[in-house]
Amino acid sequence: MTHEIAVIPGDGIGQEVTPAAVEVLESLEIDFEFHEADAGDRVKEITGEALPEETYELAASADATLFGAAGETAADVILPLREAVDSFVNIRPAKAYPGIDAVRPETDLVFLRENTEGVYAGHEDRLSEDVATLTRVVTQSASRDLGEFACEYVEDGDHDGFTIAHKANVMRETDGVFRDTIESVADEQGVDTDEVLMDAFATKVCLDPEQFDVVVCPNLAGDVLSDLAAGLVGGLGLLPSANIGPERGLFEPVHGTAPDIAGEGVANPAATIISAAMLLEYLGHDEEAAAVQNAVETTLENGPRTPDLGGEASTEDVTTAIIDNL
Ligand code: GGG
Repeated sequence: MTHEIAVIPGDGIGQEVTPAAVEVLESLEIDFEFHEADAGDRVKEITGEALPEETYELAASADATLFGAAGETAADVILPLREAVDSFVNIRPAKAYPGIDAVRPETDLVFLRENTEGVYAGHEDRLSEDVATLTRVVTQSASRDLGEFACEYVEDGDHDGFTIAHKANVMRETDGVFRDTIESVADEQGVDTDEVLMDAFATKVCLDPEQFDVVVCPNLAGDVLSDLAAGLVGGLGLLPSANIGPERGLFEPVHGTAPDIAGEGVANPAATIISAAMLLEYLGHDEEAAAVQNAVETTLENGPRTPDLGGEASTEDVTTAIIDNL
């Protein structure tokens, strides 16, 4: 069976790390057909549109999508692409690896980020020169979808339960709905949960990350807290993600376009290649997914490494080493 894969490199280092991940996928004995499409700042400059209709349609019809990075046009690219695959959850593992200089080498977390609403729902207004507003949307239905996914995720992965990070002591209605709905889903399913205020979480995770395992967050909090965790494990170049929907998925590194190093050929491809491993697992190729993950871990431990991890290697050197280690 051939898997149809949409490949959308986007902007900046997305143009460098996405082909690296495709190279790794191509080195496997799996039947893929790759369909590349454009999106982002460059396309907008040329066509006036950051996300061409054909790119959206490709993501909406492919079995899975590999996405690179979005810059200034992130809201016009990432949000509709997540919608194209009907994604209600973004899985973001943040794990320290042997051999990598990490602030907290004991970190091993997974964020399950709500992916459709919260302050990301796009209800912003400019009422006057002085006043801008934003409406935060939280529904029981989206919280329930996330809660059900979280229960399944911890049961399948042999986790003890999950932590709900929220700020319901201040945002009583919105985060109240989020926390209460997810807690009641977990109760129905017999899954253990605890809760933490998200600001307290930011301190606690820095001091002692081992007290957390699977952390379920509202949309923006999941984005911010996973970037914080990236700082604990050695940088954003190590964090992959999977946007999961009922029938398709979109896989992307957590990092953005990194304009400071874009075009130099030294971007760390690890996050995108681990995202490709998540794509493999999603498509049912568990053995190959584990092999790619192991090859990345071996390469991180033994080198070569890109400059963000203290090395001098290029994106291509690291990609070749990962393929050799497969
Ligand atoms: N590859 C992910 C990417 O482009 N990140 C930049 C960004 O703005 N991310 C916001 C988000 O993930 O919601």
